[in-house]
Amino acid sequence: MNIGVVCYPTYGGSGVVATELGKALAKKGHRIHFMAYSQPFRLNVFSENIFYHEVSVNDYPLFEYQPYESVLASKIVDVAVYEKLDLLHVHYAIPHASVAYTAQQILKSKKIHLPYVTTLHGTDITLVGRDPSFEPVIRFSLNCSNAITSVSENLKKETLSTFKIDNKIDVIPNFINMEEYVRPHTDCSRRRYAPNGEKVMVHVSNFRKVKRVEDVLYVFDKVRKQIPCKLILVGDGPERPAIEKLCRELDTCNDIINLGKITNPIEVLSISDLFILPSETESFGLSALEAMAMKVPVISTNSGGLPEVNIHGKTGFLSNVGDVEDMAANALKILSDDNMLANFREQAFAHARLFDINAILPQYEKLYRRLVSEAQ
Ligand code: GMT
Repeated sequence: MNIGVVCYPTYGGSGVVATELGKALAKKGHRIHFMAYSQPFRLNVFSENIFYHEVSVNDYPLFEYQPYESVLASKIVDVAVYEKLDLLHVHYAIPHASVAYTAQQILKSKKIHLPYVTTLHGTDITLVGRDPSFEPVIRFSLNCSNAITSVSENLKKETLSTFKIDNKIDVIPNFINMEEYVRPHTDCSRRRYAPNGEKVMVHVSNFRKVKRVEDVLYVFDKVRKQIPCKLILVGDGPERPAIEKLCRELDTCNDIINLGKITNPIEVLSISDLFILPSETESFGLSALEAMAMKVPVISTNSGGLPEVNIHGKTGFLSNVGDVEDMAANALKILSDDNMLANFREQAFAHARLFDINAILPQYEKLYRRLVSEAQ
């Protein structure tokens, strides 16, 4: 199949899912046409069956806001016509679902039918999508999507309760390619960060408010008062300055390593003992799944779709949002008992295998085949 993919290229789960799905489909012989305003950060365009079409919006003094949607719709039309797309898959509803609808209508006037799949990722529904100013457009373009998928059962429930959706929503969970999650671990890189045999906690996110990174610091502060421990922070975003200030106030800076943005967290996870994700809400928590695939158990909140990924008492522990006491107690339970840590590591790994790409990819392919055959 010739498949168009629209996604955000920036650091974030929806871009990762779009890219990894496209890469896996390309390996199976589908021709994948990515469209984004810059190259998705995990995409290698020098690969068979992968094509990248940049959506570049020219500036003009009249525009206070650049017309990204119009340029993207034109790009989709162009790629659909000249690359003969069979279908379009847009990741993140805002504004991609309505842009897909616009492109579909333009193509219809050229007697071309281009079905589109909208994948909901989370904040497009739970945060941004809740803004009433988006409501009519989101509802309309979701109802017009030829298929909607959601990355967790919880997000499907949230979508149905937030918008009046008559369309069916298929849950296709996020995934990872387990083959890539091999431990490149050498004691030397672990020693660099934890020279005296300290335990290593890790947090990976885009440092937005919803991630509650300050709770990571509060939990870490409690843990390191009981056992020798280091914290590695991966990522960057709007909360970073506040986090740096808090780390100074708590006097924890010497035990915290801020790595900033990295393309792939596998190496860091390979030297970590415990992953912490205290988010206000999380439709799925792909970063937690990536940790589990590297045998790193997870301390997280029980919010959104996290309980579908992190199984309480098995792959890690769940706590209420903001309950840093409970999160610290759970972290200490795992980190101070090597047998328990070893068991949780294996259980996390076993659970992550359920989300291997080989189990999930056929679900997308089945959906695509249905849409393409309906279009004929
Ligand atoms: O977490 C973010 O802010 C990024 C966001 C995105 O769209 O890139 O992540 C969302 O999509 C991921 C992939 O489906 C999910 O794993 C995340 O849980 C979800 N984030 C939230 O719901 C906050």
